[in-house]
Amino acid sequence: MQVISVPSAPFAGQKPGTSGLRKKVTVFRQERYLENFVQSIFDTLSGQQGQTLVLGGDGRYYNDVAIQTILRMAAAAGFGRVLVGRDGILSTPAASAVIRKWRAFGGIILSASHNAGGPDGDFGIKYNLGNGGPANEAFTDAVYRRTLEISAYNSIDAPDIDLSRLGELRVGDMIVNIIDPVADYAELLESLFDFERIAALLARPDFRMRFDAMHAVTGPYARAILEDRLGAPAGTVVNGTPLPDFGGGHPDPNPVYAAELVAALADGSSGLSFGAASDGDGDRNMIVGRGFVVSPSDSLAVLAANHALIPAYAGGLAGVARSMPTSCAVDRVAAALGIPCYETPTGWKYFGSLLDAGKATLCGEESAGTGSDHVREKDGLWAVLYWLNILAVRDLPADVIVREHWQRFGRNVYSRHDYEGIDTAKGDHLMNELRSRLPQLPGAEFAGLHIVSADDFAYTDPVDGSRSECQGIRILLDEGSRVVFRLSGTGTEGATLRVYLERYVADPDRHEVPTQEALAPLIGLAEAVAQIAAITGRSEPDVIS
Ligand code: VG1
Ligand code: CO
Repeated sequence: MQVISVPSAPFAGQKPGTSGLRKKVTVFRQERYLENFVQSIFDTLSGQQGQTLVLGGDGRYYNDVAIQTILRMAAAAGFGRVLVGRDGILSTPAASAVIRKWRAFGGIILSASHNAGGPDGDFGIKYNLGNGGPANEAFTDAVYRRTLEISAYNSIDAPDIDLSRLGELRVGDMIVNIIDPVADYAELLESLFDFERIAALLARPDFRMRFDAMHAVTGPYARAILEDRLGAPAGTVVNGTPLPDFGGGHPDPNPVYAAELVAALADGSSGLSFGAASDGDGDRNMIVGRGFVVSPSDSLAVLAANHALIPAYAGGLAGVARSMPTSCAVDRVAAALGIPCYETPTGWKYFGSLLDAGKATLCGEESAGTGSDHVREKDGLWAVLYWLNILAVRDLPADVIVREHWQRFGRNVYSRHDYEGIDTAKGDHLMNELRSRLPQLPGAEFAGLHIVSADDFAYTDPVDGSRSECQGIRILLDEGSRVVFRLSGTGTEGATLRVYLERYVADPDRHEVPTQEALAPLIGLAEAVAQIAAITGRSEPDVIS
């Protein structure tokens, strides 16, 4: 096998964001663009000779082309074996499960997650370490530095291989195993939950669920697990065939992009009692009861509070962790359980060290991501099965379970407002202005709200001591209310401003007040403090979740 060195030169901007490098397909299609980034990953590794790499993606446009290129480059980099999902498919949590089960050296996941796909959509690439989790910041920073000085990439001269059939092939001297993308993952999930009980629930005539795969990667996983293994009626999984452009939609399971599912659950004549959806790469989840969307932050708290009902977690939770902007609902559960609750920056990569060290068992983010120590990624179908397991044991509808949770712990009323595609300079200006005003904010009053403290969130990892600065501006108010501002690190066009709003309501008589109404004073405060309309020219958010 002869390694060919192809001269190249750096591209600007190959800086991984919240979750890998995400760019327009048109950017990735530039000659040498993908190759440069992959070579920079390989150059940052050491010791991969003869080792196993896991490779797969969410099936979006350009997945097939990128996989063949990466296979040739992995052979040139000296990997001994690559495990690749059939047709190049692996959901993000499944890739994590495969890396862990087969003790691989690491994995490359091709996905831009919830971002739209197709020739004019987005593409993404991310490296996961041998623990199955996203590489930490130290690694992604090193990859970025490497992209700025790269002068050549290595490949071999080998034809594309057929990824449509299971089996063993070779690319150069490297073995390629084409694996069933679902099997290892399904087996893992089956070991965590009470499948018999869930099957009995799904067989009940008065219980009907719908899982919306949003034309993205979870279709085959959901069919195999919900319909084949658990016996849910055929048709339970809708939009279940992964399409390269996700049917033209936005595979983001929130009330805006999964509006059809929410509407079906709100329509009594649909006969549905439970709904769920996942995103492009299968790591997010949305849980919907009858006429009731479960807020992801509440979902994390409910999962933690009900852990004793789940076989895998009945022995107790070591701790829980949430990203900083996620509501503090789970903190109250942790306090009641007498276990630690960690607050990390946004992005799953920060949970890895806590999970590896056995400090946290459950983790979650307000952006519809929850997961546990079974893998090192958030996991959409895992969350759905966890909910089904709770419903099966408690024999109550999802909305009642959440309402009872509020009765016991109080309600952390929560919402996120996204201003998408704003001018990058304006986004930066808004954040800089806010940052410069931080010292004046504590003690200030806005329409009856009192600011207790304000800072730019920084995090020191309690396991490895690494420090991450500038992770979002938080304004803390009386009685557990908060407003948080961040710029998204996953978008590919302009900047997206995220404003996170939270208010704690203890009084059960006020739990049913509509969310946006309950948060109105905080929305006013956010506008007054950050001058969103004046700086961005936007008077309304694009997405409210
Ligand atoms: C968003 C979410 C964050 C999540 C990240 C990756 O990041 O807010 O919670 O971890 O997406 O999720 P940002 O930087 O745009 O706010 V996924 O499902 O896109 O891999
Ligand atoms: Co995702």
